[in-house]
Amino acid sequence: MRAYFSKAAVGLIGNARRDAGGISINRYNRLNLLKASALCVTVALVAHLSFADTSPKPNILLILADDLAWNDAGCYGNPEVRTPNIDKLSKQGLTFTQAFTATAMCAPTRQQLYTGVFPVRNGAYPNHSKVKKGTRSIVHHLQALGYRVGLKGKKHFGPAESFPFDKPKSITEYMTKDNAPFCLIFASHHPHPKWPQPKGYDPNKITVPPFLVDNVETRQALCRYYTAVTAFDTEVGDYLDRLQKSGKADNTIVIVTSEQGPDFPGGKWTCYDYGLRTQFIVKWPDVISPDKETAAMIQYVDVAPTLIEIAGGNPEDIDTGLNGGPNSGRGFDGRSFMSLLRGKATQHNNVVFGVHTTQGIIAGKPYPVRSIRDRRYKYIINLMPEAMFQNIMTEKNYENIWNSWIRDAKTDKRAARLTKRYQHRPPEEFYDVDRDPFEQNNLADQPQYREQMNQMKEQLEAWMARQGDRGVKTETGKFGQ
Ligand SMILES: [Ca+2]
Repeated sequence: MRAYFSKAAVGLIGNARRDAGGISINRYNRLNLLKASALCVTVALVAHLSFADTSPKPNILLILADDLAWNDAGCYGNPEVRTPNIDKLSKQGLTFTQAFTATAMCAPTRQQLYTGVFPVRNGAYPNHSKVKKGTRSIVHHLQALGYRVGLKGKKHFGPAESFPFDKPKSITEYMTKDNAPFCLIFASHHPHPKWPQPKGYDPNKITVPPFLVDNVETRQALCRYYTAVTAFDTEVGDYLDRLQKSGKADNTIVIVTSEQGPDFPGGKWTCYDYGLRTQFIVKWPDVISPDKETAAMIQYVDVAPTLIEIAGGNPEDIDTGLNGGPNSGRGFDGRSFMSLLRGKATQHNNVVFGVHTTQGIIAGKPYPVRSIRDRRYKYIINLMPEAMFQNIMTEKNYENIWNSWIRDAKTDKRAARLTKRYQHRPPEEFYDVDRDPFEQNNLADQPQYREQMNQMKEQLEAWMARQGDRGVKTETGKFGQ
């Protein structure tokens, strides 16, 4: 195993970085307070003289990849994939090493991000599904706080009335057309397949991650995937360049996040970290000092309440349009992590959750998976383990990978193990994600972990009950109604 995998996995990225909750940020903020005091006098004078825009509300630029692994960027520990713009942003802001989506598929991931509500409760848990009628999103909530809210790129949500984004033709015009603050989301199509022909990556020189079968087809696919990752990084650079030229950069929060993991077995379509864990970098001039890192655990459902607080609203006042929220209300499932951004906290969630179904992907039997993870351990429950796991990777030999693994499994023990464990899983899986970040060594049969597993199982089942998730019954019933 190459050093970078273990280095990235335990969150030791950027060794020189100071912890976000440390003294340095406080000192930085004190300096900024002094600077801000002086600035207030200046701004007041300018406003009096020229009626300049003194709106304190920051703009928000959120850039979303599509099917990008949490660790596939230079700043997240992969030295082979070229991501200079993401790496540069990481040097300018706060890099989260423990950020997660609850579902490793496009539509459920986006809709939990935009609604702040977990997939089963909002109705969009299978892929290609829509939220329940009447669901309200950040578009409604931020508009009510005076924001223009636009989206460029991939949608993958519905119904339309739940996500009434502006559809900007010109990015620069959208950023500058009036003084109302903007929240602009750019949802890229990269690095979702089909992957392009490799450019600048050599199949003979790249390192194959330890949880993939190392063969010619995997190496070629990795090079195509990396080429698409670099294409996404170029888009990030382009958007940051446009923001700079708009003159709004100093009052704009930039968030770059990777959505969910790629199609390689064990990534997308699973509850393993390679699918659920996500890159999350925030740059906020004058609030977040450069080159910070946090290991606090955040989830995608925490993002919407955070944006509400950034925009000057109170997340607890929000009506998501959905019953079954915390305390039987209609609020968000997530909580604002503003205190992390301001350097006033170092912790957020004790656990994060995962939910997966093969409904909406293939016609065969569903394959329901649920998971819970804390900083050290991951507990996974496979609700129909007797079924064989299938998805478009195994059924259609997506990106020319799966058939090559099956071919190699006939003569290669490791390939045989990797293909078997992907399609045939035990009822329970338990991993020490600190020591085993790519979840290769299932500890569920070891008695010393039984008590910890039982505790996590209880928490997971309580979460499912709060979500209205009845497990197999939910999987085999109608959804999104
Ligand atoms: Ca996706």
